[in-house]
Amino acid sequence: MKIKTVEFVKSSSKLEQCPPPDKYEYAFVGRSNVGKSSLINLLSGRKKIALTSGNPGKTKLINHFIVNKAWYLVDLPGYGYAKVSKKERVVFDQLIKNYLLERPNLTCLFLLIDSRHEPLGPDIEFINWLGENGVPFVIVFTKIDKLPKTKIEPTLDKYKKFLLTQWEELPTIFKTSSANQLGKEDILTFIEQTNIQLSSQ
Ligand SMILES: Nc1nc2c(ncn2[C@@H]2O[C@H](COP(=O)(O)OP(=O)(O)OP(=O)(O)O)[C@@H](O)[C@H]2O)c(=O)[nH]1
Ligand SMILES: [Mg+2]
Repeated sequence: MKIKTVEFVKSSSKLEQCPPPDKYEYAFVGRSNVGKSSLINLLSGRKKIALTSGNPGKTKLINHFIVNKAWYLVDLPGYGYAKVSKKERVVFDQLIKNYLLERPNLTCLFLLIDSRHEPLGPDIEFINWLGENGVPFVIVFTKIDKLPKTKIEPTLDKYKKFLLTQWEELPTIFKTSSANQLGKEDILTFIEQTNIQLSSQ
């Protein structure tokens, strides 16, 4: 898909503040620092449309971007970030979960996982929560450039095997590197095909 325009729409601290739910919407979620904002920049072809940082906890609100004046990309805060106060973490986690359960136009959620990590408690809990609540999602393994080439497939295979101990089927999986521009076309094609499929129904 060709990206002609990407515009920042607004930041919302509550579901009620989000733009009217009248367009297909793709949201990006995952632990703090996993690379959500960087991936949005990669897909947008704009280096700084979403703010990134080496320090976890950068994105604190629900950020809407509109692509080709037709559909939304949504950058969410990270979950499970240990360094904020417990109270603040609960507020973030509730903001994310409320958004995921109540946003009527959420078309697909991209759950980002750092490809270097073994299955981590917060990610697995989150995946299970998505399943229990029927939130449609795909998995994105990020920061692939940080793994030696020979380790990429064995590491991801191990993760998939683990998921299959809990689930009958694997979700759609993408591999990305915002540093090396990997995975951009695959994700944009997926979004384009999903939009076409839904609008022909
Ligand atoms: N090497 C490498 N670094 C990456 C990649 N993606 C993100 N980073 C780096 O990881 C750090 C965090 O990236 P962000 O995109 O801000 O992460 P985030 O998930 O939005 O983080 P929060 O908003 O804090 O939840 C930054 O220093 C990025 O430059 C990648 O694919 N490869
Ligand atoms: Mg961010």
